[in-house]
Amino acid sequence: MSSLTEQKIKPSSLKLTPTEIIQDYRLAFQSRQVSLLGRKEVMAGKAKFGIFGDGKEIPQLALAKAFRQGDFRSGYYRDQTLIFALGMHTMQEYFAQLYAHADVEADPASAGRAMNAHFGTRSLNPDGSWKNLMEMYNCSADVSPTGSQMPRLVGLGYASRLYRELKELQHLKQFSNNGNEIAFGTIGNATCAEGMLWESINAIGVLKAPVLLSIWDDEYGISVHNEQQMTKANMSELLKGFQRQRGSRDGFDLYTVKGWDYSALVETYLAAAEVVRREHVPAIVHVVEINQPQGHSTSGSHERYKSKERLQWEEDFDGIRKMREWMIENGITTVAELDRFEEEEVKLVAGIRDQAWKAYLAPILMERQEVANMIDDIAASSTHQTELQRIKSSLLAIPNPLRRDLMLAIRQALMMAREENIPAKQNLIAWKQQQDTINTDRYGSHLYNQAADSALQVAEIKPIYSDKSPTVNGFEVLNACFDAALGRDPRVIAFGEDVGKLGDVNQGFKGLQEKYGELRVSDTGIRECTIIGQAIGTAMRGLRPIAEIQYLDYILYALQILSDDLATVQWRTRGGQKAPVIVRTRGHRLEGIWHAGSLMAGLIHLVRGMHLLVPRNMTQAAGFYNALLRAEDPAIVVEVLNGYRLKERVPDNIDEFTVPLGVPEILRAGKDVTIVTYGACCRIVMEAADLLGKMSIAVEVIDAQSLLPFDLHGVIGESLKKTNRIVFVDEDVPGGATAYMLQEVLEKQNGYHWLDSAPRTLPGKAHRPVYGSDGDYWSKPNVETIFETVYELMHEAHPQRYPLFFK
Ligand SMILES: Cc1ncc(C[n+]2csc(CCOP(=O)(O)OP(=O)(O)O)c2C)c(N)n1
Repeated sequence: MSSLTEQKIKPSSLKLTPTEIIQDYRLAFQSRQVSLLGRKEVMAGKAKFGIFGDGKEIPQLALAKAFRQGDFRSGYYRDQTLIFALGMHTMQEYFAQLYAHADVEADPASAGRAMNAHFGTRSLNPDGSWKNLMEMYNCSADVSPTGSQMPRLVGLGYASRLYRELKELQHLKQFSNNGNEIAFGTIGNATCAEGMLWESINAIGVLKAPVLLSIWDDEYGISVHNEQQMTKANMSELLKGFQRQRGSRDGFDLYTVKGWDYSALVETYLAAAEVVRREHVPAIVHVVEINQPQGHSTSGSHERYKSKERLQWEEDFDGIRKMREWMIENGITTVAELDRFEEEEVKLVAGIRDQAWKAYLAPILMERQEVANMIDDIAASSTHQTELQRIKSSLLAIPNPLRRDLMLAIRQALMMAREENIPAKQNLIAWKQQQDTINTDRYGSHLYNQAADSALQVAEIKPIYSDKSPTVNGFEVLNACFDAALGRDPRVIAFGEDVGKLGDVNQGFKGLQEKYGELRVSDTGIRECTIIGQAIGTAMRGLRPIAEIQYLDYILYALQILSDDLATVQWRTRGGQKAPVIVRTRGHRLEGIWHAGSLMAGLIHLVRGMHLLVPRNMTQAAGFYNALLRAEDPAIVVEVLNGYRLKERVPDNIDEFTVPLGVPEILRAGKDVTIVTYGACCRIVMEAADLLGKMSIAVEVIDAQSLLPFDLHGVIGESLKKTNRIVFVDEDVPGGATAYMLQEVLEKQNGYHWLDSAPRTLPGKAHRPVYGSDGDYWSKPNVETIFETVYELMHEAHPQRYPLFFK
């Protein structure tokens, strides 16, 4: 082991008994068998795709020795040996996921939803409440995009700092013991070329988050060598600037160690973790000289891109082979004993594989038999007996049937007997419908929080106003709301660019850092992606982050993590994990390409699994924040950028009133046309409605205010029944969020029944919003264009009554 750090590791701190070492070896060997057999399962057509942890066994055994209960992992698909060593998943569960066994008992990580080697422990009880995370080895749920485990790692580590340094969190014993928990990250060498890695490392260093990151360096990223991945082809070299100086707490401890050197690995991990845990100084262990014996995945073979010499080296320096040699050389065991163990392990893993396969297939075989019997029943009374028997036989002949094969046979049978009046058909139809319901839940449940603490269960508490309710600037309403939230719940933390000292660029948090301290209300670097990661990780450890993205336009930097990670946490774990993050941002109605954008449709479609709220003023925003803070769901709240200095009254119950999600508000009643809008557009639509009123056109203005969920009780459909005409207005591009709202109302609420005129959308232009007031005028809907659109609609219906005067 060579350490790049000032930190010295005692040379022979390895105090393991021969029995422990042999146990480690046996586990490594078993894990290798899992990889070998797993690959064969894919080649035999029993699984779709496989990616395995062969070659990474030895360093992971060492890492496991440093992992304690309460610690967290945020890693990637190569980590099976670590997972087995800690008992996070069994080998049977690993195979179950390989087969896509869609049962949470069989595959607790993803219930058959994720591809293989996507690990995740269950932080939640079946009712959605937190387990005691201090009694578990914790693994945040993996995602496939390489590097996306990194932003979350920032927050998982940072939470320990908060738990150690904030006295008001000391009572939360199920999440922390004085912040002594480490967040262990793992990443492949090639993924170190991703920007997220660097942003995350920097953030971890700045935050002094107790993170221990391992880089598994097998020199390749699929076929591409380190030479093409990174400058100097060497991560240890690149990381030197992050290394801390002797006596300083700034920076990382860095270690480089060979992936086949068991004793050096164990020493390194134990020593490194000790410092991280005690001092909250992060560390990076760069594990070099590791191999990838079966190549990248089942999708290809590495012989195509690795040289003969490299392949030979991979054989000679295989970690398991080297450990075996080392054990024999050091008299820890004998060749004969190892041979015997290996023979046992081969049998053991094959048995586990068989068990997993049987458990996966058994219910499907039972269902197949049920279907076959029902087809038999129909055939008995059908004139198409032969054809029906053939459908049944084909179904029974499939060696490893899927549920979709059953559905196909049912459809074929029903089609064959479609003209016959056979009572037995009803059984098959009922069975099919029942299975469709089961499978919709099997694959689709938990997109949103299904527990009692869902935001949709929060009761509405109306704002109360009295003579004493002060009229203030909009930002002061938010300020009062956040003050109450921070005072009420010590788990609430807020951070983002300029959120700390300044209290955010629009002063929503003004004075709150002084009041609650630098850890409760804090500044971050300009790093949108890891601001969200910081929030995900802290939320996964029981805290309630309000993470600020300074402007809506810049949420694009964080969108991938919002979409791939945060929005899918509940769904991809089938309710096993949650991250109740509130993302606060502001936008619309400033001017200029990157300050007035409206990415609403992009967001709506990419963050399904989160709530997306677009309050028209700061009081509505405060009501949403209050509702969200009483629930455990992730959400984005887009505040109106030019509303902070508009006057609003502070409700007397600012600390507790709530605005319910998914409930539009009728801002103005009318009988002629319904206009649906949200956010900043509400004000201009109301102005246009005033103008239209002067022309005797009574507009009903509806503020949708919640895009996800959207109008849960059909308020807009009811309005349409009355007006029979509808216009959707917003600042997004044509076909954007207006088209989404149109589909919700016309298709889902059957609004088309009530239309007397063609429905209209009035969005912004396809191009980006232009800077300057004139440019803005021709970029976005305004009072005049709204007026003309509605007037034209009325003109089409009643040309005499509403003659055109502007065209
Ligand atoms: C964002 C993203 N880009 C590309 C891929 C496809 N992909 C999967 S693994 C991989 C190589 C990763 O190499 P490395 O980080 O060295 O890890 P290894 O698989 O070698 O352990 C690639 C390109 C992906 N999953 N995600």
